[in-house]
Amino acid sequence: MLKRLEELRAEATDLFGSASSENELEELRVRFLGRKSELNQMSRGLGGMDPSERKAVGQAVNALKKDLGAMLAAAQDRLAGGGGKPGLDLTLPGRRPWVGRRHPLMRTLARLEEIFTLLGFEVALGPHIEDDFHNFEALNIPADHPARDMHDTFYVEGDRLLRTHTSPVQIRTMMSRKPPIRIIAPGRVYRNETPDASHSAEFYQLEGLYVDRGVKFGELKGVLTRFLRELYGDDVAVRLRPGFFPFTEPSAEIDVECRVCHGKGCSVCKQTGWVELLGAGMVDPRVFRAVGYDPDEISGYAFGLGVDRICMMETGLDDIRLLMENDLRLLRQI
Ligand code: FA5
Repeated sequence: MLKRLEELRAEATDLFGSASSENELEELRVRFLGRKSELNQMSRGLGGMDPSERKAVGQAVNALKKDLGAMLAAAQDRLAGGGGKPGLDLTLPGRRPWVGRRHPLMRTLARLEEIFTLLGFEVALGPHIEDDFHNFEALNIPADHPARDMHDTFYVEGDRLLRTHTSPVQIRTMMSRKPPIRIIAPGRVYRNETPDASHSAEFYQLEGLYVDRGVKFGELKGVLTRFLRELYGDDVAVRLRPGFFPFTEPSAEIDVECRVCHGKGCSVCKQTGWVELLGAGMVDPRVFRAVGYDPDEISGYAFGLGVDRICMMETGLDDIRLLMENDLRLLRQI
């Protein structure tokens, strides 16, 4: 029997070594390793064998089964053209692992924080669920102001609402600290508005507040111009337009030349060549009174900028909604 096993081994080595198709291999597998194969029958016959022979034959049968398995695998591998495992094609280009990184909005926020920190501002944070007092009342936004309307604000319950801007952080900071205060407050804000290419119902703002004795409008202009030059370079075109905010007087809107179309007009700048980035102004005396400061002694400036719009111009995206959709195919290209 041992002799027959050696014959089978020699035969199989030859045939597996020269097999030239998958079909041929399958036939060899059935013939040498299948249920009705000679080897399997020998294996089943072991029980009726003389115990003195059984051990040696059993070991030889098992060793041949193992070797036939290896011959089959090697032949499959050879036919697949690979070097290691069956079906492995070493000529295919490698797959690059994806490395995680910050969301573009978070990268923009970090850059803005970096610039303002260098300009002497510290970071302050506030809650996303605010109350009427901090979001509106203390900021001199009267009860009949349209911003308070359900059409513009998401109310949670009672006078609780999702903050519509980062300005309530001004109030919280002034009520808990004494001047001088020089803070920025970055964070997400929410407005009940119909989204379009440059308006989102959920976006990021960065608030700034500087309060001390004798602060002047020229300082506001100076710090924001410095900031925009740090961000876009010394040749950036900036314009200040008169504006209105209930919590600042005088107020200004600050625009920069659109970085996507360089002033030619596109969907980001609504064909005007300019993008409104900031609202700003001198803190209104009524706001100082609401937080317990004396407006005859203290003055200050505040500003609020739209982070998403800055991010859009940096990335060249022409629709603000893409920033919140988190489509990985797009984010990987930025
Ligand atoms: C405000 O929210 C004021 N709180 C800003 C401010 C702070 C003024 C301190 C004065 C002093 P406004 O609604 O204009 O202002 O928004 C400020 C900026 O947020 C805008 O210039 C714009 O860049 C961005 N922004 C406003 N609405 C949206 C929106 N729906 N989607 C994306 N960005 C927006």
